[in-house]
Amino acid sequence: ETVRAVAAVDLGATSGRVMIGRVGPDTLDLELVSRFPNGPVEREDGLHWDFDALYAHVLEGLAEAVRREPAIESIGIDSWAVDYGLLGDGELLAQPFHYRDERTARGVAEVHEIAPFEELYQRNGLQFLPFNTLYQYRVEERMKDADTALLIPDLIAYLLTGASVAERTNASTTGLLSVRSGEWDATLAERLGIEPALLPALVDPGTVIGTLRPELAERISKELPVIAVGSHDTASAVVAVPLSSHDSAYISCGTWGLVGVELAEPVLTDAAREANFTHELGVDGRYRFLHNVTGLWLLSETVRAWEAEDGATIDLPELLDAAASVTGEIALFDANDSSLSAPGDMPARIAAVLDAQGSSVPQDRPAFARTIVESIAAAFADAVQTAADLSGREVDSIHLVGGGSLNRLLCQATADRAGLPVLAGPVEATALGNVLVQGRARGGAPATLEELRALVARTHEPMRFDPR
Ligand code: LFR
Repeated sequence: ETVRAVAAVDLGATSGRVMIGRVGPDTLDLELVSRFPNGPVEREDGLHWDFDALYAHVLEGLAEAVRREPAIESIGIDSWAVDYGLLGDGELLAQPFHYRDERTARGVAEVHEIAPFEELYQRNGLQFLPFNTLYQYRVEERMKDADTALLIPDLIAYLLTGASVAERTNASTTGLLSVRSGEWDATLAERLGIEPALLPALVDPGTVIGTLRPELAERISKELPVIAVGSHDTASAVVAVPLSSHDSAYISCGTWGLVGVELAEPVLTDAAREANFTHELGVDGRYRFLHNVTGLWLLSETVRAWEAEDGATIDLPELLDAAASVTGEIALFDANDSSLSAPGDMPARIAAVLDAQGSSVPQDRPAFARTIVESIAAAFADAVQTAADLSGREVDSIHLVGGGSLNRLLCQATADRAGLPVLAGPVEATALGNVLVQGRARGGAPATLEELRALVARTHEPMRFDPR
């Protein structure tokens, strides 16, 4: 058996990691090389990412990966979607904004004035999320100084290789890609005052973007190609969902819970628009027909606030165990309430939502955590049902992948509320999808998505939660 080794860079909104992936006809595994924190940084002009720090961690991780596994053949990068960096004469003009920054509200109003949401939906197929890149570009003051706009994984690929491209799955989250053709919608960009020349050439997952710049090849001790993967983390995660049947739904659960089904054709109906279901492009031309549910963000922000209050860290598994033993009635709130999307003071804001609807606020932490987890599960079950209704699929099971698959309380609650079995794992679906697409490009993994998923199923058996 020929096993190939690749490096996967996977950046999430709360942490990033560099991994070594090994893939062969009967092999698929990951070795964690480094993990580093990520999160919003408050600056005078709003919420940003500390991109310089992230990039430094990426370089260190890659160097360490090659030290541990000299056979590494390529690098693939994925991250959260929608955010970008601007280049002027090859230099990054500023630290990228964080999508949770509130400046986007003005962008939404201005864009919808020019192109109403109903029209946008027909053009780009995206659910309304106030931070979709087109709204951000509309209010980006540095746009006039820029010659190139790159989404985060493309920006890292540029810094590594010198080549600027737009990987298609992530480009589909900008709102500037035509949902039907998968090409830039230059007409829309121009109407919104966005110079189409800023948008780089599109490439599909599997394309070689470029080779490490000489000084980096020296630092990393190997001249490696950077290969485009499904650079939107959710696109990579969906590649590695071990879909057991055509009628399975998936939930990719980390900071967000992305809930939906994979389709071959878009469903651009009024009902889909009203339910706020998106058509993000997947690997191999599939559509990720899904809805964003605010996921573990609610729990991680709550825990962060409690930790600040205590001046001590909280043991999450212990908290969840205690939450699982809470009895009696459990108050639910709308996980997607817009007041819960900014960072900070989450327990108070959830309490305000419960209060406003006349529900009593759980008094101790386990009960509070239980309310959060059950509310997320209720939103998941609801979105699965909507995905089924809108797509006409008889959904018979739910694959839950990502960090949330380790949360047994959440998996069981989702199964109970949906009345469907939940198949949990793999926890590192995103990195696995990244590795699989690189492995395939190098000739070391099977050709079709179905075969890639069968390999995931053989090597990472999911854990089953039956509805009670
Ligand atoms: C998940 C994700 C979602 C996207 C959100 C913001 O990490 O990429 O798919 O809607 O983050 O980019």
